[in-house]
Amino acid sequence: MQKIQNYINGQLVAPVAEQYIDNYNPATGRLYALIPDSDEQDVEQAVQAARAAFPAWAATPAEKRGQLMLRIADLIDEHLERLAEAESIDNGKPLKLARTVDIPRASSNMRFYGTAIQHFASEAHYMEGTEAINYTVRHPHGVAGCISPWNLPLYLFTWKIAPALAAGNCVVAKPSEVTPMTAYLLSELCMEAGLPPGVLNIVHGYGHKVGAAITAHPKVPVISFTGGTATGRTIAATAAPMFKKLSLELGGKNPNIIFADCDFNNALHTAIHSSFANQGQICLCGSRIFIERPRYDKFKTAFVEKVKSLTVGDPLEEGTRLGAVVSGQHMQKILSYIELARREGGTILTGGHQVQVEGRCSGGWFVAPTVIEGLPYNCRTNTEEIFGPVVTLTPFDTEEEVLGYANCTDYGLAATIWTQNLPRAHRVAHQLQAGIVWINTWLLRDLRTPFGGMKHSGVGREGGFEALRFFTEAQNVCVKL
Ligand code: TXE
Repeated sequence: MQKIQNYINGQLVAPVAEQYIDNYNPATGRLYALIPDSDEQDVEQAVQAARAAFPAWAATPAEKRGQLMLRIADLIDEHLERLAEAESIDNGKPLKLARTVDIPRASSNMRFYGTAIQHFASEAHYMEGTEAINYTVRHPHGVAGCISPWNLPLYLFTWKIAPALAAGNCVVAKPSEVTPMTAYLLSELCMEAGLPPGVLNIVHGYGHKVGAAITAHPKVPVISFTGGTATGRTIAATAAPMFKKLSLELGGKNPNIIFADCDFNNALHTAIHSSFANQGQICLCGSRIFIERPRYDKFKTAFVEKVKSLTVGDPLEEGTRLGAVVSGQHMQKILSYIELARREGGTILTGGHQVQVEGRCSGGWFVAPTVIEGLPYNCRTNTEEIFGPVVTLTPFDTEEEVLGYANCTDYGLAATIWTQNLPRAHRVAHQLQAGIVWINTWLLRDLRTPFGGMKHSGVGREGGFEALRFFTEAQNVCVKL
């Protein structure tokens, strides 16, 4: 039984209390590893290590910090297959997805910020007539707390620690206790790369213990969190009275709006991906599909036919399109929402049940890709986040009507629009309450762009220089010439 360890002060160490949490393989439903059940004692050790390392790391030239991050990116690339397999086993996602998306993006995150920091400049303001000049200095905060979810484990873990480290902070990070494995493997790569002790510390364990201890620690002035909206609310309640700087990337219930004049085959093919990639466990997935009425029946028929052909099965097999959902508890949550949809008057067009996979995965947690129609646009199924392979179809007749449907939820993360009428696309995009809008595509990502949601989908933006501004404190210095 593999027993992973915390990464504190440059070493792999057991939790102080010597307690461990069971870690399950979602595809088999079987226990396969133990992870530290750390507590505030481990967090205290990590914060002390980070504080001790901070002065030297902050004083390290940005180019040198970047070089170390590029070395870690190279090591991630070298260990692609091992990391992808670990990710697939830990999360349940298809190995092919981990190999082509999750792990390469983790490497890109480290590489992007390892170079971006060398181009990150600040402004100066010359005051005509008063012979004075102002310049802005951007200081790293010190110790940054980074807390990440289970759906894209290494991808989102590195998306947080990379800008924090590049900006000169030291980090105390907590990956999800549901999917800790690749963060643990990254610890080993950081040691191999020669990252100085204490610059990055990874403390494994429960959110309500380790996550809460990081959030509440008085020497951690900045918190970057990705996860559920409810947890984001809890973190904000702790951090706000301590005047901590907060970045919250939370849930989504994203509209996918398909106008009758769309490129039908492209919209259809992409909708399969945006509905069911990663078993629908991507907060950017388009779980509410709105189709302009003249195309509704044609889209419904073609979409359901394609969904029925998706292979749900062993994540390690090449042909698998949907693997296991991340836990038994999450599977029950998804199935409960399908029951709710039935009670709210929905018609299940395909799916709607757990999938029993034969062989080694007979004990795994699999849900059939599910398509539901006939629900009110504002019912609970259509306004609450399910975060699984479940989408609804709803027809619409006018632009105003579909904007009302799309904007009716508390969330405001992402949206997709399919139309050949680009003036309409831009007009609709600007009226959508979403931080990210894709037109005639989905999940096309430029890491320089601001990333995040509005309303209950989050606070602040990650990405590009936004993240480097978040992980630094601006100081204006005015000097009389
Ligand atoms: O979240 P949880 P999950 C959202 C996605 C879904 C959720 C899935 O839409 O709703 O995240 O991730 C730790 N104090 N996004 O279920 O439970 C917990 O241990 C401090 C949106 O894991 O909130 C884990 O490490 N920490 C996003 C992390 O928080 C606590 C992209 C997330 O756990 C804690 C991806 C506490 N009290 C997923 N309780 C986006 N918008 O980009 C738990 N944690």
